[in-house]
Amino acid sequence: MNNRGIISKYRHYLPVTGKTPIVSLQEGNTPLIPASSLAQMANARGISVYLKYEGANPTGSFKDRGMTLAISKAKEAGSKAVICASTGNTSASAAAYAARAGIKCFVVLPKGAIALGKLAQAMMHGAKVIAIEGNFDQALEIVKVISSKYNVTLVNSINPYRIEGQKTGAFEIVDALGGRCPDFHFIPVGNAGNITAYWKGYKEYKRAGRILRLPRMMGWQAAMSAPIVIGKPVKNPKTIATAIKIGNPASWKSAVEARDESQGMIGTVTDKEILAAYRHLAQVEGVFCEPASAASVAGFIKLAAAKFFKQQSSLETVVVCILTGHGLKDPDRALSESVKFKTCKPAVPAVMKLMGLDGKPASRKRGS
Ligand code: AN7
Repeated sequence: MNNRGIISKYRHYLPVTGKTPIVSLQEGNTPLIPASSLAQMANARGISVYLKYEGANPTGSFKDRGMTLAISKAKEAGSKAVICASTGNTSASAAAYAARAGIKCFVVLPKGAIALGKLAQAMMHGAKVIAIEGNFDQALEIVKVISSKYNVTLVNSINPYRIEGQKTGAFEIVDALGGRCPDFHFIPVGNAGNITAYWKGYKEYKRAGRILRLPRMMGWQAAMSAPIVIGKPVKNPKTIATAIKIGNPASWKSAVEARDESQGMIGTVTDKEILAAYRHLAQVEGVFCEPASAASVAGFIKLAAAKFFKQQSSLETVVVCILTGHGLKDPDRALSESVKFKTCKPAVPAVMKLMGLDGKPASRKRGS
């Protein structure tokens, strides 16, 4: 078998033993897709841009990398129940892996702020879904208290196994590039676990001698949900990218470390910029991601427009943008951001009229 999941693939880098019962859906091994239209936008010689398409994971997001390890370790410890707060993807992933492990799953969600596909997943996998009349930050505080007092394992990214599992994304990128480290790593930032995990992964690969340098970490928050950028918690975060609608990230400190140690940056992109990147990826690159994922590419486009890459001196520049979740997660947004379909009678002329054809048939096929 080629893909037995990230634990089997990278077990020497992970805190597992022969006794750890591995709960896997064969996550990881996601595509690293070249995006020539983005490279063109950078207008700089020798630049290549790749999309790490984490939507291709079993539950449609990067969360599966962390969840396979978090649930395996919970099972190893004899846990009978797990709990998480979520903007959607964590709950979908926790619900799926908990179902597979035969462990109960509780998810606490901000009511009305979860994309439809994610909610459907959590419910279908049999999680106990509790919607609070509040936001993600409040949900996280609640599950922290409950998991500290009762026998239920927290599987948010404060759980160190989540970060350990997610760092394998960095390993895969380096492996797929044939041992080359990207120069720039673009990534959306919400609760800031993933930027923390990737930075840890790159550093561990460097320590192991797999790469000689490290990338610059380029994180992106939604403009009205950008606590790390403005330097203080946001009480009432707003953005259409519901996955990253977070005002007080759990991994704030380690995200800042990743930024500073790598000489990178964490910046903001507006909802308008996020949606433009979201449509561009779908309509020009053929890659369908959810809006929060497009924040990484929105950041890239913003810097490209500011001639940032032209100023880089190196002759060959490799950029990787992480697309954290699948486009099908948020069907409502996809429908509202695309051209409406038309309806007509079930007849050839009616359909042709809507196709914009004038009704004259093209020349007949020869020789038949
Ligand atoms: C698609 O599911 O926080 O900075 O509760 O679903 O590691 O939080 C999701 C986060 C980016 C941000 N892209 O990653 C949750 C949750 C997508 C996401 C992020 C999330 P972090």
